[in-house]
Amino acid sequence: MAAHLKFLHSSDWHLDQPITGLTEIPAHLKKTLADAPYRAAESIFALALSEKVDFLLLAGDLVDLEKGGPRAAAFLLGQFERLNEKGIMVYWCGGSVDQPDRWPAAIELPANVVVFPSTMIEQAAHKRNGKVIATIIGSGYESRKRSPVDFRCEAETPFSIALCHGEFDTAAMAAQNIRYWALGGRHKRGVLDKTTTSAVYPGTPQSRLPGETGDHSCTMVVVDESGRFKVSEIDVDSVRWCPQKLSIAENASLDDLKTAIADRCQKLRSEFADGLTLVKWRIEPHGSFNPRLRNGDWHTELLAWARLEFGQSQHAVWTARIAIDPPESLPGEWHEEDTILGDFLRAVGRYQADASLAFVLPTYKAIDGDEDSWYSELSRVDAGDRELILKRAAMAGVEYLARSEMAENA
Ligand SMILES: [Mn+2]
Repeated sequence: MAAHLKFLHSSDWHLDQPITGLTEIPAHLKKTLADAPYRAAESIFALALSEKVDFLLLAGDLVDLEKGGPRAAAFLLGQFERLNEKGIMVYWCGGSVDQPDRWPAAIELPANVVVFPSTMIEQAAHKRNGKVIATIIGSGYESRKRSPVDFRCEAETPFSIALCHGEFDTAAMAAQNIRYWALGGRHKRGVLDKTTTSAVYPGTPQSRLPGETGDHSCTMVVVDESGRFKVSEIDVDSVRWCPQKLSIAENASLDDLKTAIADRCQKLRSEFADGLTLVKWRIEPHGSFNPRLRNGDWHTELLAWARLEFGQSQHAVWTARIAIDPPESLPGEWHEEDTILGDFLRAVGRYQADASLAFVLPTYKAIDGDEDSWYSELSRVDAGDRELILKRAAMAGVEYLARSEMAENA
């Protein structure tokens, strides 16, 4: 499709926030993890130049300048200037951490950067050769939820874009004569497609938490002469959290475990060859309980081996954690025993057999606030989580109360 108009859209860079969620950070990955948000942002500026886009839309939360300091301000200025030299405009609306009035008054932004205020909604006409080819109606984040109706524009406006940060009533977006809603404020990518409008949260271009899994991207929009447009995502992340599950027999050997991890690491490396993959392994055993699989020495050896074997380069698969799920079931005779372990397992069994038995958490005075809501919230678990929690509770009991059996069987 011949491009009449082409732009990039991104948000939630949070340059001041490095990647977290690792209990130990190896020296050779420190810089990679700390610089990842900057590298993703730099890739977006590089894309804007190589793709020769008309403009870049930034929908807020680029950086908390107080935390990002001079490095963040100098980085943004330098990158904006690169686009300025090529005549590429930047339209920026503030999010909750990068409100326009937080930008230091003494540092002037280059002429290609248009910043939208948070207090009102403003309109910018984007021109090429003196002719308006797009209209950007923008506003920074405001704690009072804005209505999509506030961004309404005339039907004959050239390709109309709303640029804003926060949560909106998406159902009302379709009727506002806006062709593209460039949104920010969500870290997970999300697209709302209606026939005549698209509302896009590009998500953060670089995940920073174990829960932000998979690839992260920025959004490219290409509009043709007739006004039809195509939205695509372009990966720009250099570090990725990819949690992995492995199904293993309870009677697996240490070598079986290594083989399963090695196969998966090779697959992960080929899927993200020029980046760093961070993995929390969850091993799901099947078959009759075998305590050998939960041997502490095995665990230590496996973790050290996985890190040494696959985690040593910048484009590595780094194992953050290996966790082994509780067994499908414990030996039946343990439930019959006239021991503390037997009593404990029978108590867990009653909760497994009767879903109406609620988890009653004791009053824990260390927590301030409305205790009732805390406890009722914490006590409410869905059926799948409930079963896993009870299996873990049973396993915790076994670890404390069945040391001799564990040792004998090992
Ligand atoms: Mn954010």
